[in-house]
Amino acid sequence: HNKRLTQATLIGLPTDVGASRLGAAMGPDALRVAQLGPALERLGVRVHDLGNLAGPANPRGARDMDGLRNLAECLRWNQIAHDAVLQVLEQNRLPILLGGDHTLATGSISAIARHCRAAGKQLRVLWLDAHSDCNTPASSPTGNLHGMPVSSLCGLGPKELASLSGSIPALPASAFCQIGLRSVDESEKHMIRELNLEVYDMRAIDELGMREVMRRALAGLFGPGSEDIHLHLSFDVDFLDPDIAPGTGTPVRGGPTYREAQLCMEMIADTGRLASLDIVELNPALDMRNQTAELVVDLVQSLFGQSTLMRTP
Ligand code: B3U
Ligand code: MN
Ligand code: MN
Repeated sequence: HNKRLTQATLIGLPTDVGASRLGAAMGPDALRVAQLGPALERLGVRVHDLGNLAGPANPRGARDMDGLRNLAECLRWNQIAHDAVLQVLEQNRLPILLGGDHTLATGSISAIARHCRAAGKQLRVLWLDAHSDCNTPASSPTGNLHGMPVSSLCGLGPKELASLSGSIPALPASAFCQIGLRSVDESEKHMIRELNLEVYDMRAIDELGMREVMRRALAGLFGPGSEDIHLHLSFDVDFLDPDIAPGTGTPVRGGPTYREAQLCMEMIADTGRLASLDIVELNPALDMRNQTAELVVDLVQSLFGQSTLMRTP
């Protein structure tokens, strides 16, 4: 196990320009109200909070000529995300991006891909989400850019977003593993096939169980040779079942239970390889008494090694 003291930096990115519903911009503060920082400190993580970074307001624009909503503002926010995450990685600290909507993962994962390229590290991205987020400007039914980060990172999104890492694609599609999907557009089903994305949808979780899904998702992250793998978790709060996590803009019923989500986080922690994290799509305006934020903090504690008993690796 990794005994090195973890130093984490919280990066608040309060925006909802990639979504059609307002409110995700309040996500960072809801996570602070739910005591994310102190919860991590109790686990021995040294936490520094950069606060909320400033960026353009949400123009609540109509769709542009290409059918996209707020592309210029999305691009700006993603440059801000990219620059902040890269700087934290260069300080040898673990960036925790507090979103904000899921477009921000384009910026954060672009920075991580750039960092891994320079450091000769292999990148693995776990994408926990009810959605596949692999629409393109041509295929998107909504024009919302939070439905396009995966295709952007794979080189198929809007060019300005696809090129943030300094290379197109930012990373190979095979680096991704998506878990928890249950709302996928027809166009995205084709894209999943075309990119050959590794996907465990809710049916896979039902049939195999979360334990086997995670065993497969994390294969290769244990033992010799795995030291050079950078594990990134992009955690869309709508991954969770809306009965336990109502505070999100595009809830889809039939998601993982509390216990399944806990096991998922614990098994990621067991790898000791987690090196960066996005927490996105938390919408406090739709939450009840901050319960979703508190649940997320609870799960993040498991992700950083909280467990009921002492465990031998
Ligand atoms: N696939 C739809 C819906 C969606 C994707 N991500 C979220 N919603 N949060 C779209 O807009 O691309
Ligand atoms: Mn998402
Ligand atoms: Mn989602």
